[in-house]
Amino acid sequence: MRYLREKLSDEQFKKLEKLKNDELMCFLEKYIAVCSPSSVFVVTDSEEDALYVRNKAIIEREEKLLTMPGHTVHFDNYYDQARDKEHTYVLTEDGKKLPYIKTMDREKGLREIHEILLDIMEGKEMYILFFSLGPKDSPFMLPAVQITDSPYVAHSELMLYRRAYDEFVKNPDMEFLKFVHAEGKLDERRTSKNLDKRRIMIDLEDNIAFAVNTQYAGNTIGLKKPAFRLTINKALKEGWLSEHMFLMGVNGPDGRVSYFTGAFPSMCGKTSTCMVVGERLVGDDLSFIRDIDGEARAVNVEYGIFGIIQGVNKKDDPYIWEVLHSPYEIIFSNVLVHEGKPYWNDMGEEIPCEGENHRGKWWCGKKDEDGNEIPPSHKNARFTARLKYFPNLDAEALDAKNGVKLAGIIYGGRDSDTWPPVCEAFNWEHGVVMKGASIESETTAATLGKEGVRKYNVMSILDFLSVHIGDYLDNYLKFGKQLRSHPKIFAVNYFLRDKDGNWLNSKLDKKIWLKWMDLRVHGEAGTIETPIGYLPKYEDLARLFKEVFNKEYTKEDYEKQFTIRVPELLSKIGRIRKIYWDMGDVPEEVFRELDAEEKRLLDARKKHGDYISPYSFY
Ligand code: SPV
Ligand code: MN
Repeated sequence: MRYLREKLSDEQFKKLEKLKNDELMCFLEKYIAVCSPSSVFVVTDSEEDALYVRNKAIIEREEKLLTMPGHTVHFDNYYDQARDKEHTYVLTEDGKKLPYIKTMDREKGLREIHEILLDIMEGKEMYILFFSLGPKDSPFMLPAVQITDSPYVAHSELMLYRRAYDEFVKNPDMEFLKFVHAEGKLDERRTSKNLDKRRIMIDLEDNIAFAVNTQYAGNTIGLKKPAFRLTINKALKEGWLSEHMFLMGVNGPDGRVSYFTGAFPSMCGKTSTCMVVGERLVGDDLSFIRDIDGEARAVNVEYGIFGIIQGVNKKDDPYIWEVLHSPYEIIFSNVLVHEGKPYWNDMGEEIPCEGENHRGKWWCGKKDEDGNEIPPSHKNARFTARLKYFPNLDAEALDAKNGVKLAGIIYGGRDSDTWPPVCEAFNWEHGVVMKGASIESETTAATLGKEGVRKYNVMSILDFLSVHIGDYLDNYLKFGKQLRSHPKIFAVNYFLRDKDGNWLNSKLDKKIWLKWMDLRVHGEAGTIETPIGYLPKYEDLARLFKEVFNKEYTKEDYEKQFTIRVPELLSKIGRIRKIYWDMGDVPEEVFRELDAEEKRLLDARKKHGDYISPYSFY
């Protein structure tokens, strides 16, 4: 405490003095000594402190004011526009390898990161912030402390998470997660410039994550993806689930609500599903799921949205559109700014041919040094906003201390030719293995490399799996076994096409699949039993299309959409089996489910051929 009293102003020290947590004081003392900031600001839960941070982001030019009150814009370096997977390491003993993600020997990693951190905050202010992942004072709460030298990062977190300085005052002994971020030297545009020394390191042993020489929120907002890697590990040890999932409520008949979580790889409909018009938003990215008295109950880990802005338009995204056009506190990042107004790609409005964007001064046709034309906004441009601004928010569910009872879990991917639009798994094991653990998603023009290549992405969590996939699946399977009542598991596919490449569904159809799931949960819709699970009956879907959209749904559409495509399904089983076979150390249920589904498909093919009409199962 003597060291901290010396380093902090009286006013700031007084805020720390109230927190009688030894571990916390050691942590702060250590990183103040290592990073050598010129001043330290302790952010309590007060509005005054939040305002101080927001003003600092403007004064330091990490954000600029836009015309609409409350709106600001932040730019990241042109080469710092997304999560840096190449330089993100999970630290393991002796550098033990994990499937699909990078690891580094713990001692080596800690040495490297501390060398980079040494004196990195010289001449800068350090912000110390306190939050809770999940609702405060609840079985889900995970307290966290963030250190950062970026007022933009601090400001973002104050919008995205539940402030919890008060919890630290009340509970001096509580455990917490720790995050250290340093943006490093900035260039004249106030973006991180030492990108060659950009590192994100995750230390599971001490529950601490580091991010240096980067500003992009997916790297730097400790409570988001760095924390996710820590909580996946914690959940595995403690027997619960920390998932890359939205959380939403679907309105059923007579005012009932069924809650669903959903996992989709990026650009596959995750946000658009939880934002379906007329339903209830709880969260768009991260959920904790716990067994409470034999029920699977879920919360949104976060309190705000860091959402993709490209393609957001008035017609398809009315809720987001409304929020982005209201005088709320919102940070736009990496959009185009012209005369104080933000613009983004595919917004459905005319975009000016000049302005400032993630590359600096911009004009139509401008190219970067590699000769690539720079679009008005970056494809990963985003907005940061509090959930409470959204008119479709289910505020009670967001704050429910015991979470909401999960009626179902939805898995989806971008798949042009294999899965039907919606399918219900036979049971928990079948769903975990054949739906969640079998997610594949086709690459799009938006990613580098060839289009249409299928990428395996277990539970859409692959980028973050800080534990072995086998152990992760084992925990998932066990979690379900211990429950008194299971959430149902569903798979959806919004991207199915016919042989000529035409889409088989409209963007709006996802609402029907959600309504069908609600009926299924309550035993109010029938099914047909197929080799891959339960499919909807034509009669139920036709009724829903009529009720919800006043639309005729034809038998021909149903037949095309729900045909069982045996050759494609068998190939998929072959690919997934090989992935798990090569990986090793996966639960035997994985192979049991794959083998059983393969057998069901082969038997069905003998009877009905390669492409089986859903009517064959009536
Ligand atoms: C994702 O990519 O899954 C996101 C955005 O939610 S980021 O914060 O970059 O992870
Ligand atoms: Mn995400």
